[in-house]
Formats: sequence, C-alpha cells, structure tokens
Amino acid sequence: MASTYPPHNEDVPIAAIGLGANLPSTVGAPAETIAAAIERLAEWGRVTARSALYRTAPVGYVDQPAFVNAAVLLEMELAPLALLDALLGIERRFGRDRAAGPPKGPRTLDLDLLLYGNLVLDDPALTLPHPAMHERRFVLAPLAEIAPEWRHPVLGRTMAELLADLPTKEDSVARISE
Ligand code: PH2
Ligand code: MG
Ligand code: MG
Repeated sequence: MASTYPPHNEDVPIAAIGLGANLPSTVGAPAETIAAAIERLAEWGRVTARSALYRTAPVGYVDQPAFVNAAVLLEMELAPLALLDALLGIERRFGRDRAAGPPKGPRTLDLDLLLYGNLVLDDPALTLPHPAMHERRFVLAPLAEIAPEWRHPVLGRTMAELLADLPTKEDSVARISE
C-alpha cells in the first residue's frame, strides 16, 4: 500500500481541509470564524496540525474583500461523503448561504475537502483531490506549512513542490498569525 503523509495510525484516515472566509459570520470577523470552525472540526476527529492564518488576495471573483485562509489535518473515522456533509453543516452554522451571491464570491466560511489520504475519487458530489488545489497559492501556502511531504495522489508532487511550482506572486498571500 502506498504510504500517506504525515505518518499516522493507518487504521484512521487523515484528511486535509482548507478553510477560507471573507465576510463577518455569526461569531465575528473572518479570523475568529476560522478559529471557531477549527473547534467545530475537532468535534468530528483529531486535529493533528493547523496552519497559521494567511491574508490572501481574492482569486476568481476579484471584486471582493481579502480572504483569511488556513488549513488543518483531521484524523477521523468518517467516510469522505460523510465528512463532506459535516463540513457543509459547519459552514451553515456560521451563516453560509450557498444560494446567495456569485460563484466564488464572498462567504462567511468555506470548508474545502482537499485530500483524503491517497484517495482519488470522481463522484458527482465530491472530487478528490480537490480539482483546483494545486493551482491556488491560498490553498498550498497553508497546506505546505503543515504537510510539505504529502504527495498529491494524481500529480505525484508534494505540497511543497506544488507550492514552489506556482508562478511567483509574493504579495498575494501573507502570513498573519503564528
Ligand atoms: N475561495 C474561493 C474563490 N476565491 N480567493 C482566496 N484568496 N481565498 C479563497 O478561499 C477563495 C478565493 C472559492 O472558494
Ligand atoms: Mg467550498
Ligand atoms: Mg473554496
């Protein structure tokens, strides 16, 4: 069996989750929402690593406030689609309304399932790895901080390598916490 990164109990799957927010939520400003969302994630499993918070320039739909982004590793017993349901439930608890606003537009909380062990999945409800993760500095900067050696199961490159491969745009992502 191919090994996953980081080393962990082989019986318990590990997921990488990207967090993002750029509107105030029911608990406060984006940085507070992200901290509170990580506490909610810890109710579903063991948060084995969490990145710093990053202030990031909006990508895709550019006429919106800067985002706060982060990443965590979660060891848990949930199957991928059950974990996705849990993430959507947490988004709703922080006031996310998927029907409101433009695609890729402002949001109170976005929880993206980026990686689930070495699983490659093409399901109408969930694509793994997350199909755009390797193109996004706001995803790779926090994730490479906590899982630099985790190898993308399709591209075969580690998170650190994928980050280094991105075109330089030094001002698009800035670390704002320890
Ligand atoms: N999320 C998006 C669209 N654009 N830009 C940044 N900087 N950070 C995000 O999390 C983000 C984005 C859609 O999910
Ligand atoms: Mg999302
Ligand atoms: Mg997203």
